Amino acid sequence: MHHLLNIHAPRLPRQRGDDPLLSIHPGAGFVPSSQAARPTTLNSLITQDGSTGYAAEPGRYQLYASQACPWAHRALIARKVLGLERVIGLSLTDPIRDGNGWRFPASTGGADHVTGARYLSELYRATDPGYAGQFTIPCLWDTHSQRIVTNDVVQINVTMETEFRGFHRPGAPDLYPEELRPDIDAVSTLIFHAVDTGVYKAGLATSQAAYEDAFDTLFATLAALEERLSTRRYLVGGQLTEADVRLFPTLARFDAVYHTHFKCNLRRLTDYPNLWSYARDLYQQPGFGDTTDFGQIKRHYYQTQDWINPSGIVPKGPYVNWLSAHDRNRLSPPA
Ligand SMILES: N[C@@H](CCC(=O)N[C@@H](CS)C(=O)NCC(=O)O)C(=O)O
Repeated sequence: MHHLLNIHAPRLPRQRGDDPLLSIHPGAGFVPSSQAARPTTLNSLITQDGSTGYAAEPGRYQLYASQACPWAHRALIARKVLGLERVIGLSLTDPIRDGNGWRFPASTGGADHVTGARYLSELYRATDPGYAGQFTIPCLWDTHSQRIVTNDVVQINVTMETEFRGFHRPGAPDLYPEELRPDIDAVSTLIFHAVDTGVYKAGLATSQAAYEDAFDTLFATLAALEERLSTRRYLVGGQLTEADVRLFPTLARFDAVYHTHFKCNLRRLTDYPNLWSYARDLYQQPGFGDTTDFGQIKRHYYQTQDWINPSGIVPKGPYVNWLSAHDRNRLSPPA
């Protein structure tokens, strides 16, 4: 079976050996809420051999993303780390989403330069006039058939990492190496449920119990990650992988948004020595810091989610020096 088919629906990780991180189980009360479930509805596959009708080829696909959205941020990181900027085009939406959903920014005349669309929803309707799902980013648009191929966040990254391998820049890291896939999938799935959607489950909770459940699981998982990163530079193996790409966008938003706006305030990222130096290590590598725009991130959350922040005021802080030195090189395995 094609490996992409196996990763479509993230399941809670199975226990893997005696890995303490994976002994955390989100628990029975930790069923993803409707806000946190993955609203994926389009999931055709782009393949290297073109057997699905969507061949991986340069210049054919356009990535639709926003620098504000953590799911889209993961796709932006992978595209850049792998050097696919000239292979897969990019259209960025405005960080502010209005009642009609994601729109293209005034700086580009309010229209997407590839399709002429003013709203992302137009691309979904062009794909399927009866489309009844959410108009989410990121998604990959096929300029040949004029359709969205996939809006599945996991699949988008794995597709870039595997099916587009022939177009990676020379020396690009293998973010999804065959032998590490079971560990990457297990760690990423835990991070998905407890951290990446955990902050949303806490922040968008409408009951005290749901908030506290998500909060407790989130901080138990961050504590385990802190421990794990005391002896390892990266989450899985001795190298940068997709698991790191999955965690980084949540860490980047943590102190600026989730700590305050989503009430995830047991600790700040900067209170965890290892997680904080790990996050800076990634930020200072190509593909991470250069796809992180704190201004857009803050405007998106504080000005779009008006039921949480009715005044729409965007906080000025915190002041956090992402460029300060880190000592993570000491954990790299010798070459
Ligand atoms: N389709 C994605 C979900 C990505 C997602 O939730 N994106 C958010 C932005 S951060 C979005 O576009 N939401 C639009 C909406 O809910 O209308 C998946 O496979 O999990």
